[in-house]
Amino acid sequence: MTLSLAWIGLGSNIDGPHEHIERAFRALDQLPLTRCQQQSSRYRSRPVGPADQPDFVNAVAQLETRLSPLALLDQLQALEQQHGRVRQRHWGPRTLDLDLLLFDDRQLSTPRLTVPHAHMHQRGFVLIPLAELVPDLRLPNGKRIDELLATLDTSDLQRVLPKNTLTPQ
Ligand code: A4P
Ligand code: MG
Repeated sequence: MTLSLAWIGLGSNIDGPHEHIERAFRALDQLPLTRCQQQSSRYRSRPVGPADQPDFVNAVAQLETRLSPLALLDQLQALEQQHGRVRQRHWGPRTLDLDLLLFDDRQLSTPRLTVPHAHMHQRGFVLIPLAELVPDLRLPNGKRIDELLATLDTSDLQRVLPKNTLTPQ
């Protein structure tokens, strides 16, 4: 298996969101054949979708992995389950949401997995932390991340913890 870079969006808005996000970063670093290279800052954000739910804590992780995209999705979904994720309402509250945002510069469209993540282009709570990690990022469709961000209102985002770059093991 070749070595790939993958970016994961983390989100939580119930049952102690900060703790869920910190535990998730540690767990991502311990996935098989995978290392977490970079953690973004943590951001507080207003819910997109139903507004009658608590604010989210959001962040992005940069992973180096030898897993395939689908094997990585399996691992992310298993982690969500370990955090007691119950799927109820679409876009409703969740203890932990792990979205596979980007996998190298690949474009994938299968019943279980769409990469890049379908909504990431419109979401400040994804693009702002991602731009911290890769400021000159270009998405597989050719769009630059700063161009996408220029079209969005991100005034609801509040940075709550500093960026933390992990030292190599
Ligand atoms: N799936 C397909 N592609 C992917 C991918 N790239 N990454 C499939 C992860 N999963 C992917 O996801 C439903 C199915 O999507 C999975 O079975 C997987 O096979 P889900 O996590 O069960 O459902 P969901 O998260 O409720 O739906 P969805 O549409 O993925 O929601 P999002 O896009 O994750 O949005 N507001 C703020 N401020 N912050 C947030 O983090 N999150 C959401 C959820 C809404 N509003 C938010 C936030
Ligand atoms: Mg999701």
